[in-house]
Amino acid sequence: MRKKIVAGNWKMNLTVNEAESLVKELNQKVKEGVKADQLIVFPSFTNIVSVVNSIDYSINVGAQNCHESKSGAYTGEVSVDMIQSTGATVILVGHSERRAYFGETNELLAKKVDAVLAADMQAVYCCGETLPEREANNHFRVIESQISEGLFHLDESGISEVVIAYEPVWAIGTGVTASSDQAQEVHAFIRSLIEKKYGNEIAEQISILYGGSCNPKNAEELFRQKDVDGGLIGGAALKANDFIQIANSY
Ligand code: 3PY
Repeated sequence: MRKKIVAGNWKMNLTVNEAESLVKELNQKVKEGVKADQLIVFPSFTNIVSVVNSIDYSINVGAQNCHESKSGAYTGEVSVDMIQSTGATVILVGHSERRAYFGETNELLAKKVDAVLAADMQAVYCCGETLPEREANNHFRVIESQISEGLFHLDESGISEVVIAYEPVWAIGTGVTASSDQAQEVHAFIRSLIEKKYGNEIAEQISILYGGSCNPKNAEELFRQKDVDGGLIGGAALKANDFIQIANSY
């Protein structure tokens, strides 16, 4: 059985106090139990330590990004070892906002994935096409490059530690969600790429999350799809009620 995972990407939101308030609410709500097998939150770097120290032990904490090098003269950057030393266990790699605004390429992201896995941390690797790419019917080709160039240098044990998030860029922060059929079609395609490269057993084990305006209203329909194993949640992850409702949408 694949892990059902719901992860909240808090993006560049919340001061230390605001993050602590959200954590208090999340802690209250998870006590009642959730249907997802794994919950993850991705606070900004400045909030990771306080979130790790105050959040319910059943929720994993991750970073939204990392640098690919172990240490060095990279002003303003944060290494995997630094992140791990906070108690965080997961790192998000290649969110479309990192690709679009910070020029992150598949080649760079492959190095980041390596750095995360070398520290025995979990990597959540994002992929997804822009609107012009979908309109030009190029989305499968784009996703294939993102997956093969970012991940297919890994061996079988490496790929098994990766969670994939499909986030169509046209659905991120726009309120537009991919239909459940569109999501299923791409998730099945991603799984077929993994199957071709690593075989059926590994392909069936890898969780593929949907991201892009996923909310309590559409989560159930999305999660019902055969190849959709959960969600990477943006705006709705900033509201404890909504986030937990999504985590119970199985
Ligand atoms: C969104 O749903 O807006 C996201 O970008 C989640 O990462």
